[in-house]
Amino acid sequence: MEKVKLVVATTNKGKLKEIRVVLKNLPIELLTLEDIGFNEGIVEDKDSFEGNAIVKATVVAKKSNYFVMADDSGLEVDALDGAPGIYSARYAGEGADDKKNNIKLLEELASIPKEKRTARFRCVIALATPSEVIGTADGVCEGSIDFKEEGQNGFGYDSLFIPEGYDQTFGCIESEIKNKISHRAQALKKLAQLVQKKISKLV
Ligand code: ITT
Repeated sequence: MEKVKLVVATTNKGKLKEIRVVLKNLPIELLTLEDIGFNEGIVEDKDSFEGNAIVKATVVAKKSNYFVMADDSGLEVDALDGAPGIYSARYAGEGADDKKNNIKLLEELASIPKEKRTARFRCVIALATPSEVIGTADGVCEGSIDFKEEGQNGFGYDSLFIPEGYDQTFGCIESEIKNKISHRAQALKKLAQLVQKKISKLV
């Protein structure tokens, strides 16, 4: 029997890699935006991770007629009142890359001592069809911000983020561990249940 196809609506290669690994045992075929020829920009104008995840999944589902999932995620730093939050991808300005965002974060936290550098990653994943939002799944990963970039693994703020219970950044920790404890891993675990339920109704 042909597998159900599910589009991962992200332009972020780091996210895509993690999503593929964590969902590898689901009986579905993951497609990328490239696979379906979708290359339009999507305006993320909502004020929450959930709102923006729903916008991304819905826009792609309506335009492509596929079953679609979209991840909206970011880093909340307590000493910065939750910034960069939903603006994490463009913290150092529109079109900024990971390097520039990390430099800006280190600059903003320059005078903040270790015990006040607490932070968390959040992730919300929305699942949509062209006609409805099936649901959302969320995950949180608590930790703190290091004083300098360490390690090459992962993407985004990983070289600065030390997850709770570890003494190294996600940049140094093996991806197998990140894919068990991260905000995205937790959200994907819940999402897998939503997908399974939906698929059992389709077949
Ligand atoms: P898409 O919207 O196309 O999925 P994006 O990178 O713009 O790609 P977001 O708007 O959700 O995605 O922004 C997420 C940003 O939060 C991302 O660019 C990183 O800077 C940061 N981020 C999220 N999850 C992360 C993780 O697991 N490790 C490091 N940084 C992460």
